[in-house]
Amino acid sequence: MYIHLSIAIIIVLVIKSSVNAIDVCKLCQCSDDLTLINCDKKGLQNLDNIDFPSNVKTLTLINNSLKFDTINDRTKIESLPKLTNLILNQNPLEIIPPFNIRTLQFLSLEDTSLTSAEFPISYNNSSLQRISLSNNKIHSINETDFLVLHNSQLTELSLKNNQLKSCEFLLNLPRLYSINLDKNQFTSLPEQLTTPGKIRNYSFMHNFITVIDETSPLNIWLKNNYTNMKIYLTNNSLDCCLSFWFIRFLKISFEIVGNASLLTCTSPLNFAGKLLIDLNPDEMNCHNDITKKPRVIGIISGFIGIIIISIVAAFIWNQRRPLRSGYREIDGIDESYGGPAFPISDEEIQ
Ligand SMILES: *[C@@H]1O[C@H](CO)[C@@H](O)[C@H](O)[C@H]1NC(C)=O
Ligand SMILES: *[C@@H]1O[C@H](CO)[C@@H](O)[C@H](O)[C@H]1NC(C)=O
Ligand SMILES: *[C@@H]1O[C@H](CO)[C@@H](O)[C@H](O)[C@H]1NC(C)=O
Ligand SMILES: *[C@@H]1O[C@H](CO)[C@@H](O)[C@H](O)[C@H]1NC(C)=O
Ligand SMILES: *[C@@H]1O[C@H](CO)[C@@H](O)[C@H](O)[C@H]1NC(C)=O
Ligand SMILES: *[C@@H]1O[C@H](CO)[C@@H](O)[C@H](O)[C@H]1NC(C)=O
Ligand SMILES: *[C@@H]1O[C@H](CO)[C@@H](O)[C@H](O)[C@H]1NC(C)=O
Ligand SMILES: CC(=O)N[C@H]1CO[C@H](CO)[C@@H](O)[C@@H]1O
Repeated sequence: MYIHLSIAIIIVLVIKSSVNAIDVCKLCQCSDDLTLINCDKKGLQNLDNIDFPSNVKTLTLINNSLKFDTINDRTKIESLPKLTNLILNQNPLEIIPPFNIRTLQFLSLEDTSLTSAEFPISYNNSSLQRISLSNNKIHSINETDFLVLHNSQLTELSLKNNQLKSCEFLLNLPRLYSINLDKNQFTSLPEQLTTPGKIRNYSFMHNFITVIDETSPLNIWLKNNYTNMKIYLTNNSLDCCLSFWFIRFLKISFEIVGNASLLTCTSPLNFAGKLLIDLNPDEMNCHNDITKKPRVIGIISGFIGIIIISIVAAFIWNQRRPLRSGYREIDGIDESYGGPAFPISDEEIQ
């Protein structure tokens, strides 16, 4: 009786596990040699009922509900001896899962609700070469967050579309070749660019960089003849009157700036939308530069306006008759409006 029951249980277990092994490629898409498996959009909340074939080199589990907060789920991944590329985009991870996968070269954690880029100690001996943490909510990165990858072969890192304002961590990634910081919140080129290590490719598109002048790291590149660098800067908010130096730099170091011919000014108003390469700093009229002291000018003209209005109002009140000349004076204030505005066109900026 007991023997029959245990035999039955064993048979059930054997069938169940073999059914599972077959199931993966019924549920997911597998390449013929089982090196590539796509289990995207399967509504997976855990990997309890899934066993991946040990051949798999590239595993994608995009757009599921996986968190990898259990040892069981992590073990399913860590026990794959050939796993090289792991793509977990669009899962609610919230933190970088503490995987220990020696063979892994590419890890993609895009759109996984990360607020931190802290790599757990389990990555100490990793072989990671490329990491993408794009489309997350990372506000800041502690210098030590990537320290565990110091000895890795990491050459390419993307932090596109986060909320970063600084990048001290770059100094802890001595083999990095390419860093993507597009769509973050940089307001100037960070000083870490002056000691570039092995980095040759910087991307700072779609940030809020306003001024690039002789204090910028690009001047150090120029002085040290770093000609094999590339930096992408399109779609920032450049003030061309405060960036004379950069406009001159472009003329002598055009090839260093990626898509340099697409760079446009955002301010001041009379240069908005103009291409930097079309400007000649010696001929630019920046005297009426309303961006230099906008607050002071605003406050002063506000003051003058209030005084004039008060005088006019008092005058009208006293005279008890409308005075058209009073209104003309108010019109006069409008002359601070800075000439024809060039509308910023999205296509041009692209
Ligand atoms: C996952 O896919 C569904 C459609 O199947 C989509 O509506 C949803 O936005 C996707 N999730 C993420 C995080 O992109
Ligand atoms: C990394 O490797 C060293 C020696 O090779 C070992 O002592 C250490 O435990 C490993 N660390 C991890 C997190 O696997
Ligand atoms: C990390 O790995 C190095 C060797 O690669 C080893 O010397 C060190 O002890 C490891 N640290 C930890 C905390 O595992
Ligand atoms: C960075 O991390 C270290 C060690 O965990 C901590 O002492 C330091 O205060 C952190 N720095 C910032 C700016 O959060
Ligand atoms: C350098 O960065 C640009 C912009 O992000 C990217 O298109 C290009 O592929 C990168 N090149 C290398 C060699 O990584
Ligand atoms: C940079 O190159 C110029 C001319 O090619 C040379 O005169 C100058 O000494 C170089 N500077 C450095 C720091 O190598
Ligand atoms: C450079 O401009 C071309 C179009 O002119 C565009 O296809 C490409 O994506 C741009 N590259 C970067 C890195 O902005
Ligand atoms: C500052 C700036 O030029 N921003 C533009 C960047 O590009 C997007 C479209 O891709 C525009 O919407 C922004 O206005």
